[in-house]
Amino acid sequence: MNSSVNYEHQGRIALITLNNPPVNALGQAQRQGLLDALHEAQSDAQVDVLVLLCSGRTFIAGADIKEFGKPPQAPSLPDVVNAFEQSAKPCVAVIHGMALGGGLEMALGCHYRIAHRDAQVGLPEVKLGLLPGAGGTQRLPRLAGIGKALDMIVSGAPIDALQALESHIIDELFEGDPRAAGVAFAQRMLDESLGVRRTGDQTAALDSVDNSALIAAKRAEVAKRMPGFFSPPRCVAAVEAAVCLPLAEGLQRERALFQECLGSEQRAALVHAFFAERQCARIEDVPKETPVRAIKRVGVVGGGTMGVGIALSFVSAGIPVTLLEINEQALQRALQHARETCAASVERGSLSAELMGQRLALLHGGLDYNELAEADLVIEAVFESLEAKREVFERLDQVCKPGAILASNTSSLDLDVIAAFTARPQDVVGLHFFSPANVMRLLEVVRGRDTSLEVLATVMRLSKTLGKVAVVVGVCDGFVGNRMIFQYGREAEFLLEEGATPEQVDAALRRFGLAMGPNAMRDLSGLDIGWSIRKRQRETLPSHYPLPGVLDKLCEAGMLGQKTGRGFYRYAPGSRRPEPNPALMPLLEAVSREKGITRDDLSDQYIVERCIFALINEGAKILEEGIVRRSSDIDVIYLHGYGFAAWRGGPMFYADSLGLDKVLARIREFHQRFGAWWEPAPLLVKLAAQGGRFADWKPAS
Ligand code: T1G
Repeated sequence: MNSSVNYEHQGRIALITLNNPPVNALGQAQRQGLLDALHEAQSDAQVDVLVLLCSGRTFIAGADIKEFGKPPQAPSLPDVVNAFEQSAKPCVAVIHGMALGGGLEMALGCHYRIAHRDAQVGLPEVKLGLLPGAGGTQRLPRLAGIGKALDMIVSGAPIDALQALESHIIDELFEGDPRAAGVAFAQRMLDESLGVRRTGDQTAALDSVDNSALIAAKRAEVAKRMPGFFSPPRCVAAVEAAVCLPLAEGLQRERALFQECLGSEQRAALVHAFFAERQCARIEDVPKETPVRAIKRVGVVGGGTMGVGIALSFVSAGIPVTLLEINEQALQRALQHARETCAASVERGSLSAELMGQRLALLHGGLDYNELAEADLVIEAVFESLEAKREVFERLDQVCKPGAILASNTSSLDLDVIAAFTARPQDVVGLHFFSPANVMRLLEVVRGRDTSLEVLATVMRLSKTLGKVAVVVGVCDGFVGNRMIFQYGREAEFLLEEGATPEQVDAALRRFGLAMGPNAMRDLSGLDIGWSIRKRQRETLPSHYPLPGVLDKLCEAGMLGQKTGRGFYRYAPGSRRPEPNPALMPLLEAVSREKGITRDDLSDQYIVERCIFALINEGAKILEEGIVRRSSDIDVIYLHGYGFAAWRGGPMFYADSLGLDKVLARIREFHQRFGAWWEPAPLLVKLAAQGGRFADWKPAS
């Protein structure tokens, strides 16, 4: 049929095989090829049944995402799916690997479906700001019922083959070769005269009395849990059409809702986020064939919160860890923390007791550096001071075998200074995990001046094994995420002194799309964390912090956040639910008076601009300094490490979508009003003048 769709006979069976590596995505050529093969089979007198299967590692992973936003090209995927469903000859889809999005919709358009025991099926379109647009919202409920369909389509999460069998999405499981399984099932279709069985004609699963209750409940859940997210409510509306309308009209309703989502800014942002996450894995000057080192044994130095979280990340990936502490008491405390963390996951049902046992069996405690002699990688996670790091790295340099990678989890210190504590700077790299390290996916890989390509390639490959999203960053104070969040946090604090309340600032930024507001976040992490840094910076940057602000006043009053029951908010004993802190307003008013500020009513829009534009301005400086190689790398850091809504695409994508000229104009106003730290980034000025975008800017190589 064409280079990616093969059509062949086996007796009275036609085999239609799609071959479009790496994931058999359906672009125009694939859709045309499938349609041509279907038409061939209809007119082929030798053929009575059809088998649709894929070569390579997976069945169809969906429509070709690269086509979104471009002019549609016939045949559309809905037309191809409908044609398969209308086929006069019965067709079976053979699923292995994953059938996702348009891939599952193709299978639903077939009359039978069999799946490999290890396969998964899903409709993840919502994660791209879309909804299933090739009949999935109409056909899935006809097999699995409204409840299962709503859960799958609104969450976007795949289910395994057994669940799919139990939900009547597939008819049979197989093991071994998909082609052989497909031919065998097709032969049975011939032997047992299993004819056309159109999914669109099946309504039994829809005849459930509580459909309207299920729809109403899902609608309420979406409104509560996904405020501001454009496609989920439309997913619910599309599935609702399956209950209320005949198939043809339901498909039209789905198409209209799909088009609304396709045209939304959120779809553009989410597709950007999808590709940005894959793009950041590429380091331009590290060739794909760069050799990587085997990481079979890991050492972690320091059993505090970060050290234990890092150790759990590795044992969760099946890699044994030796966790080193300075004495038996500290070591037992660390191991106990590890056990409690796993036990909490078991309690929540996110980890089985058996898996917990397997993971903890890979975690060994140690007190002697010599126990790290055979480690392939050692990660230091001790107190954030150069002296403490020096002591560790000098010892590691003495005991670790040649070729061992020595990594620091430092969140802000100069990695080149740390590397110079050793005679092997080429083997030193920063692995900046985010707390809780066993949960947060983001990993900033700090590339030192001497870090070798092999070490970089190794830790990037390792990050995939750990399920982390790794972004390579250069050396500067705070690297990328923390350097930018410092500017954001400063503005959030000043807004409180200028008249806003913590509730207002947090609510405005949550509505914008942050998972948590800055004040609640500070209460969670502890207000004293930045206190020592602020004191240090007040000495070196008097223009930034001329007088102690509300943060310092709270620290001086012992109100450090959740850990003391009071901070920006008050917390009832044992509760994490923020309530107004009556001691706060008098303190805020006192600070405003001391600074000669007349408190004012501030709009939400103004609050968002002050905080988010501060991020963008610092991100532009970071980009121009070459600390990252692409603006999308900054977006990935904020999406996976700082709770920035993926449907916003990230701070730099958001700036591009607003227009850099508009962003610059507001930053210039802030600069006039607030002075030095609002100095517009030179790159922003340059791009705004050219009508450019951060996304198109490439640093000088
Ligand atoms: N379209 C185009 N390219 C895709 C793609 C897709 N659907 N899926 C993956 N790729 C590329 C990806 O960019 C990367 O490219 C390479 O394949 C390997 O991917 C009408 C509208 C399938 C679980 O959302 O979830 O159907 O970096 O690194 O980790 O209703 O890819 O090598 O150049 O992610 O093994 C719905 C998206 C589409 C699935 C495999 N489908 N893909 O993960 O490999 S919308 C999806 C994934 C749709 C219809 C609607 C994952 C994967 P490069 P990878 P992986």
